[in-house]
Amino acid sequence: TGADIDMTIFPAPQWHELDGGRYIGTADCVITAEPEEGGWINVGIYRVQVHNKNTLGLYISPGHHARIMREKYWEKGKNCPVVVTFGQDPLLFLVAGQSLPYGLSELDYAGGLRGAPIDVIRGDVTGLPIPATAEIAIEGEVPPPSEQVQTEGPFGEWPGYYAHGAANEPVIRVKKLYYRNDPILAGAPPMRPPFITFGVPIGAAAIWNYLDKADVPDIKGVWCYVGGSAAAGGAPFIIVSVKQRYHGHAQQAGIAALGSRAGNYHGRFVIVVDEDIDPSNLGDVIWAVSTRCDPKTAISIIDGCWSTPLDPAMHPDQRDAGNFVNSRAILNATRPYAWKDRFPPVNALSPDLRKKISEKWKKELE
Ligand SMILES: Cc1cc2nc3c(=O)[nH]c(=O)nc-3n(C[C@H](O)[C@H](O)[C@H](O)COP(=O)(O)O)c2cc1C
Ligand SMILES: [Mn+2]
Repeated sequence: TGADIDMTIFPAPQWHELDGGRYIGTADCVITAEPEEGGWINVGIYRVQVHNKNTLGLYISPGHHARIMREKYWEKGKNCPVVVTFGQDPLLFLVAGQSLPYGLSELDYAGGLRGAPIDVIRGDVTGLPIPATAEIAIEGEVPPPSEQVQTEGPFGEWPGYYAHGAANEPVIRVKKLYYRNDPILAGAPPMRPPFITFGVPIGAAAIWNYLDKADVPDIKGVWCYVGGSAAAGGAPFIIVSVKQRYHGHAQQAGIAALGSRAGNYHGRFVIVVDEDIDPSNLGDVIWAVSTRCDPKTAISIIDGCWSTPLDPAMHPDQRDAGNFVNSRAILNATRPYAWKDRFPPVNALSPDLRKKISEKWKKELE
């Protein structure tokens, strides 16, 4: 505590060539309490830069839960209490990166997955829970920007660019530092796509969940490229496969995917395909777009959507003005429902014939 706190003793890396500093927090858990709704606890991964011994930078994209929470504290004239762990149980890391609903604690969700509660200790400065598996943890507070900001970034981000640049961002004033003897500092720096952080499609799964909740029937698959399959943050290229049952069904699926939290943040394209297209097979998807999507009639543009300073295609003047919105395209690459029965047949072997042939010529084909 006090003058003994020194965040610079840890070997926080400069992860990318053009990063504006050293980032201790890339595989971290940022823990905050909702100030109005019974104090439920949010856990999110948000990047943390080391500014000096007891000051850290904290970048949270608009709409992410801890950003909504800290603004509520500031509206009440309070600093936002925060705990950050650097290196902890991998399950917590996986869950903290997921797009769960506002009001659902990631700690509870992680406990549900594990089948046992997550062990925590209570921080005596903030009263917040600190996961007991943490290698390094801090308690601190985030004052409102009117009181203190510091230049944060640039930082190489998941879309593959340093789009945010160097900009004033809120800071964490560190009040208490905890660490193990010889702690392990975990890192998960974002890298240029197609690199993915988790290797499991949690973003796509979250969108599929939302489609079910929105009562869109007969979804056959969801996949995301550039971000969404790995980190839940950002889904600029979403594929939804649907077995069409009625007029407008495919468009409904596209709109609902776009309207979901996991599918809306930093989106750009939603591509809806028929059930014969495997959304995780990019070759199939491109074939469907090339042969079933008429640009003039089957692309819908929607403007003014939820984006972020991390969006590389946002004009710099717009970013500087703090107008973090972008546009979207829904590409309906399904056979038009009204004349789907007159749509030409596909010239590939039907599964039935393929089976018959491989059985008949089994010996020769082996
Ligand atoms: C490795 C990794 C790093 C991330 N870094 C940030 C970040 O610096 N800022 C941010 O706003 N979101 C970041 N995210 C995305 C959020 O963690 C993700 O959207 C999460 O759902 C946010 O928590 P929330 O849903 O409680 O808002 C990162 C995700 C991963 C997997
Ligand atoms: Mn959350």
